[in-house]
Amino acid sequence: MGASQTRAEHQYQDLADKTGFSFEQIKNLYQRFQQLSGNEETISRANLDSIPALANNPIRKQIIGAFFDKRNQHQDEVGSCDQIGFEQFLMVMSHFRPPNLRTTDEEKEAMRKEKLRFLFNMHDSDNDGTITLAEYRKVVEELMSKSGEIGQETAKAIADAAMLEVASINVPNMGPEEFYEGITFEHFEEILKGLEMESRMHIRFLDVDTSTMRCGKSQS
Ligand SMILES: [Ca+2]
Repeated sequence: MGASQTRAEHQYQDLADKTGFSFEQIKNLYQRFQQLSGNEETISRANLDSIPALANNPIRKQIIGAFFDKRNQHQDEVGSCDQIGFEQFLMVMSHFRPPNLRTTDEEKEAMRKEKLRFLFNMHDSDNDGTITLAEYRKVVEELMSKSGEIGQETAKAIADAAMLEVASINVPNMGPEEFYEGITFEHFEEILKGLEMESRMHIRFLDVDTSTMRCGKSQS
């Protein structure tokens, strides 16, 4: 046991420091990682694509993309990768970490901001710091594509109307000749100010038992 157990503990401590997960949570997520990867070192898009719970999610593509988006892996890098290892997987998953009883208000605020940034990145596909109408349309189109009879034109109209509303809220005195360049992160925060993130962003889609995540107890 001795040496190898200590090494594993060091690794866990390092991951716990980086992600805020408890050892128990890391252990659970490692089991899930192994399951998803088929006991390989890394996970590919195809691995995530086969998750049944994600099959009918209208923004499946965006969710999967987010896992391979380097912006979500806290590495100060941009672009996407083809495969992610366990540490990267944990980094992405840490965006869904629920607060516990010891979480301070300040930490909760920081967690909320990270979640918002995660959602923002999901829309801002070219990472220029602005969600343009074209980027927003793409997401709405995909959302709508699941409900058959709503065509592309309708999706466009919905996106345009929503964007116009956002523009009028954020730039109230915009003249008709002015062009709204898109939603910045600050606008995005403002728009979602009243939204309770905990109930909206959870990890059910990965089949991870959130009650286990919350209290950090194993089921055995
Ligand atoms: Ca953009």
